[in-house]
Amino acid sequence: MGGAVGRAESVGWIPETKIEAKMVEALQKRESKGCSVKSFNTIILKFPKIDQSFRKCKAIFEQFDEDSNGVIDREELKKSFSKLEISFTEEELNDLFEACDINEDMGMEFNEFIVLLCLVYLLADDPAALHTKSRIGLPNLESTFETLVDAFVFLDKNKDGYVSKNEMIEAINEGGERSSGRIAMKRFEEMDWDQNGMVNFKEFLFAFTRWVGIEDEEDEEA
Ligand SMILES: [Ca+2]
Ligand SMILES: [Ca+2]
Ligand SMILES: [Ca+2]
Repeated sequence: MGGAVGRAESVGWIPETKIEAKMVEALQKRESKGCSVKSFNTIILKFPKIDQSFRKCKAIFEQFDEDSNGVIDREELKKSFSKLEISFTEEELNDLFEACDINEDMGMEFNEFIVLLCLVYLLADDPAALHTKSRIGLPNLESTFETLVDAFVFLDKNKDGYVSKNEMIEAINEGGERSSGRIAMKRFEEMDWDQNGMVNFKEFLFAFTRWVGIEDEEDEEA
């Protein structure tokens, strides 16, 4: 149930769901460590690399999709998580599933799956796992996920776990481009698909899957 009921007020943005609250908490924790991104352009320069690594995700997706029907259902996801030794509770898993199933067909399509994995990566950041090299058993992908988290941290200037229009404008201005205002608005609108004036990490990730072009076989009848 992803109704757009959050409200932007001086108090801050209020998470709409439990999973979103967890996301915000994990982001803020990550934000306290700083970020290595210096401009929005450096993020754009990474698009091809991100695209490549998303494409590698396809193999994982196919592995998870045991009956090869093109979507990962709850059971398939549950099984795969236990194989990867990702220890999420049943409730967390269900919440994640619902949060990422944006077309509400009870299955994870490829782009939804990428977003889901990245959220798992973010949420799996617990201190107990610090000594292990890999957080979710997918070391190749994790550096890409870290890049995405880092990009979001760069955009979220006031560190409240959301990106506002002004933050987007500020971030793009730092690159010192002439048309930066317009670009910022366009990027922002692409991200804020529920048009509530605020971009959460999940929306940001979905926008990314579109920007780097993983959906180009379907959708986009431009
Ligand atoms: Ca399936
Ligand atoms: Ca779906
Ligand atoms: Ca913010």
